[in-house]
Amino acid sequence: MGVLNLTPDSFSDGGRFLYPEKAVEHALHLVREGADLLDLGAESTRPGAEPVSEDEEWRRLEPVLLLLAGKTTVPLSIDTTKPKIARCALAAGAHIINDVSGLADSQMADVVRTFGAGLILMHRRGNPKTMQSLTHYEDTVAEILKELRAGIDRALQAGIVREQLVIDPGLGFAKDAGQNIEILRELGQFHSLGLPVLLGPSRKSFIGKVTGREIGDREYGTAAVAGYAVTKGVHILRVHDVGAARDAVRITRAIQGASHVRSL
Ligand code: HH2
Repeated sequence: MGVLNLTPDSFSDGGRFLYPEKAVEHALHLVREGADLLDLGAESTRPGAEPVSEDEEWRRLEPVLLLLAGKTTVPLSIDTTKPKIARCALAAGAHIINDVSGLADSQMADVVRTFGAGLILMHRRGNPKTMQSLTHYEDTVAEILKELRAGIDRALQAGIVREQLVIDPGLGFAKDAGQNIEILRELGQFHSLGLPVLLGPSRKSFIGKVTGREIGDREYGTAAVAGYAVTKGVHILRVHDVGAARDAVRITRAIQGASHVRSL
């Protein structure tokens, strides 16, 4: 899954794709590099990010979504926590909602059910302003699993079916560097939820902590996580640098002896 941020303030690429034509060009580049999915975000989720109004989020998203829907057959995911944005985006041709709040707003589940869309349920505590003060866990992985299970239950109770769901442990969302590493070490446990697993390691600060590299220089660290994650059975990797991650995935799959690599 290639990341397309349509924001002025995203932590690693804010402001790069504010012109719709540039954004679309970059999206098509990601597809050529091997992206099987695209994730479009118009509100930063980084720690401390300022919230964006519905009008502003849709103003950023709409032109790119409309242009892109006619130019690629790759499924389009929308990184939003707002039901109204999700509804407009699905009506305009998007296929998947990536809700980093894990259905904090119950209306989101109704929108996803109505459209029969895919839903990525990510684990997070709090919001961008509060999440880095919510990193106390007695047992990190067990508590994340429990909270993800609650999100899955909310989705199922709202009439969404399991085939629509993907789960994500939410690297960096209410987790410190050590906890992110622990999640990676214990990735296998997330299969106990019985759903496809998505992971978003791309350029995150725990990679900077381990490698000593600045944000723009973390694609090798990200690719290393991608290769490792494949050995742990992760199904979808959300990354900015698709080519590097794709190579890491292909090499890993070749070593594993898989015959088809595109369908990862
Ligand atoms: N990480 C970010 C945003 N959305 N969605 C999922 N499902 N999983 C993630 O790990 C994830 C996500 C943060 O990355 P980025 O989009 O580059 O930054 P920002 O939120 O500042 O736009």
